[in-house]
Amino acid sequence: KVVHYLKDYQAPDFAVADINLTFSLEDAYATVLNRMTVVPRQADKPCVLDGSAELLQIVLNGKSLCPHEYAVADEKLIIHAVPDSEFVLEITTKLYPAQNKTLMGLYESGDNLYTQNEPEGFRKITYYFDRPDVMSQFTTTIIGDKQRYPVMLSNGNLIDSGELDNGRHWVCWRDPFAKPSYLFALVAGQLAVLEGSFTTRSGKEVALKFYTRPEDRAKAGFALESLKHAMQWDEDRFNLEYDLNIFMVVAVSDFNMGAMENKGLNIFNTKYVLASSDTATDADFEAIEGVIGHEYFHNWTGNRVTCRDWFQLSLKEGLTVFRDQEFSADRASRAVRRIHNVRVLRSMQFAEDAGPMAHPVRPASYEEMNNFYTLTVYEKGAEVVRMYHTLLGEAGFQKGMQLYFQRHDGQAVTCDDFRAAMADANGVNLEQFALWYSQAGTPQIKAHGEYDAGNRTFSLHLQQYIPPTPDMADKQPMVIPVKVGLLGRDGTSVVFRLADTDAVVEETVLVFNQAQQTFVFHDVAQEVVPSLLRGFSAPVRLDYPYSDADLMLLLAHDSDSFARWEAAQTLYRRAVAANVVALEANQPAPHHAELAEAITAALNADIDPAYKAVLLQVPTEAELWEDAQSINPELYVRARQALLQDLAASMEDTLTHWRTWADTQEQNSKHAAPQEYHPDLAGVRSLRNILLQWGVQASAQVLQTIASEYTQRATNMTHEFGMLSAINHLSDDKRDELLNQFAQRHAHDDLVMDKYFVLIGSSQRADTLQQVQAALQHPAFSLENPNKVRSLLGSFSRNIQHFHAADGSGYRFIAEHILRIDGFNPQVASRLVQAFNLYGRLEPQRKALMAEQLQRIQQHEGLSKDSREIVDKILR
Ligand code: DPP
Ligand code: ZN
Repeated sequence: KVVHYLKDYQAPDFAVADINLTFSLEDAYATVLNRMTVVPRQADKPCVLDGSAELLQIVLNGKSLCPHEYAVADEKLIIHAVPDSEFVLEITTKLYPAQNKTLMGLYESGDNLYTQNEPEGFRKITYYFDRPDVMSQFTTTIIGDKQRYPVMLSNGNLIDSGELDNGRHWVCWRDPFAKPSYLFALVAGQLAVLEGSFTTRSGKEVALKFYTRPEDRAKAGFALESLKHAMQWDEDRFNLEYDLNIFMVVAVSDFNMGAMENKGLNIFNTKYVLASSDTATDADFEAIEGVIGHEYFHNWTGNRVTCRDWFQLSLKEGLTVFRDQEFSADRASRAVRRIHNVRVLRSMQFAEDAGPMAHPVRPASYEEMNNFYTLTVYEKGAEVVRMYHTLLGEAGFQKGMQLYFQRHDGQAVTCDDFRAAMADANGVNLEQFALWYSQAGTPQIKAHGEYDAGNRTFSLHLQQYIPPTPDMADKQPMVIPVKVGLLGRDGTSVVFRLADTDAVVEETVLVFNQAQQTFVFHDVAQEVVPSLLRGFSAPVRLDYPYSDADLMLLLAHDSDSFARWEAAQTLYRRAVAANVVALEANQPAPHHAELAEAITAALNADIDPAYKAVLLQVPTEAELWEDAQSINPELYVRARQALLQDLAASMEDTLTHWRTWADTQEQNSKHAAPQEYHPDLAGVRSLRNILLQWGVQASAQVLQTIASEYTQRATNMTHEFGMLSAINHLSDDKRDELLNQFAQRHAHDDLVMDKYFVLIGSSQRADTLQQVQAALQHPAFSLENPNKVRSLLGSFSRNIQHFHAADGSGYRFIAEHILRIDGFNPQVASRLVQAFNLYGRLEPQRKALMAEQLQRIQQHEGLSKDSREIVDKILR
């Protein structure tokens, strides 16, 4: 096993002045001629190239190399002796895209060809310095049959094309911007195109082209509009303009990731391009806008300035996630978007940080890079970027960005370079801030405070602790921005003055950077309840000894929408914890009358419907067990369920009232097409759908209502999927009937069938495993399609109750399918292995059952290094 370490980084021995690729597409294979001008940076170094494709020929400065002049082993080609100065290397390889089920390198989907090269797919195409710090100008010629490959695309601008004999044609694309190999892309096949254009601020007209299967073309319209918004936003907010005359997006249904930012030629999972309101939910539309933005924003943060090595992945991903989050927030519903992002971070990234895969935002080592496209690198990475923004403000942050581009445009750089640009542009010291890149684990803050009526001061005492992770035991205190406000007992905001200033303010960002610190607020006129970590100003857990009454006060009055929501979350967490204690002792779960009242009051307050919807989200199981040990997952499902039932029963009238209100809002909407996606209507529908979920808990009558309204409402996918989600856990035959009807009606629509598989995989019904097994045989299901695997098996692996079934059947089932998938698509398989991350923290019986399955995976002959890295880390 080979472990790669950040500390071993060495600059490349060779540069590539230019690279010319010629792809000849034949019926059953393709040949690639790679002609590159190589420039040694030091004398007497052997030339070591990455590659694993079938090698046909190597020509150095016009002379074919003999076998003794080179060696091929372990995905490397070593040419023993090369000239000391610039030389031309021509390498020919042969590829079999139809047989390539890894979906990395060049592969076939449908009858078309696509590439995916990040991080290390280019070596499956040719032999090259397949590392991000080797940047070169690419010219790509593609030759293929006109009937079979009428469309042939690559990066940059189309500079030439022509006809050949035998019904063949050719095209030549040239990308004027130097780039690393991971940003290379090629697409060939029969594709329809939807076109638009965007005029940049300097007056350049950019052709926008969306390529899809012909029958999907009409569904790319929303993505095209989203792209225009993204281009405009990046000019307005970041002062960044697009740099080529053409921007292409290609949609493909077989894709390992969400999308890929290849220069000028983004390749997208169909899931993040295609949408119409009868096949996509409002959440799907929002995800499309976000991902289109994300990949577009990479053009500057990722492509113009890229990563020196893969340890620095968060340099581009954390920053670009931050940018796409801000784009979405500026488009609509900032408060609700923020809460949504925090919820994902806390239920998934915190879990990663508390498990066997814990790693810093900049990992120190990896075996398989594909395993490090993680929530930590992306989502926590985005929080780290957000903290610069919180500490420096918008203007200071933008100054930092400007300096970053001034210094590094066209370069491959590190997270330290980014941090230095932020520090230097603002004249601040960010040395200690570096710990956010090197220390894994979620910092925990213990806080308490007291009011001194005599001195009119409120003192806030903070203590930080960063838990040990498998890679590091002892940690240093970190810089944690804590945004704070104070509320009086009547719910009004109470102003204060900090020491050393005269300014009287109602909010401040404390820079908490020692193990323990006390902050004193002066001139505080009355006893207060602190509102802490406003806006979720740092990715930490914060514990303050609030009374339930304090939390209810914050829930009713806090002007910060995150802190207000968080008060409800804490109340829910406490209530579920009380239920866990009762259920463990075989007692009935207690009644939570005061909480029901507080939530009812919050629902009845004058707030945005989308915000009401998120107030009704009870924390996920993973948030509830946090970093507990000896976990019985099923207990948390039952305790959470009991709370929902109890609250819903007390609140039945309120739930019905607001559901009726939501219906009226939609019916009387001022929008011309209320069926279509619009942020306002999305908010109303999201409220209605969560009310349905609560309503089903309160009364069986809701199922009848859904059944009778189903057909009429099912013209809009948000409603249709919302109704099915609400009844998905019921054992009533009506549920099966509606699900079957759904599957039949949408049998021809790949992306809607993914939703059907999600419903099957995530149901709490007793017969879920049998239904999942049956769904594997469904004609629309395929183990070779990552979206299908994620929908059915991925959702089952997150189905707490059934994956963690006490008899071990869930573990066995997932292990068996991991092994089936690992043989042809290691990347998708190793994601599923992470379903077992809870291993070390389970109660003994489940732990033993899980151990059997983990060992079975570990001992499997020919297991991929992707899956091996994960399973070894879980079992270590
Ligand atoms: N395509 C992935 C993303 O955009 C990896 N770069 O995040
Ligand atoms: Zn990205």
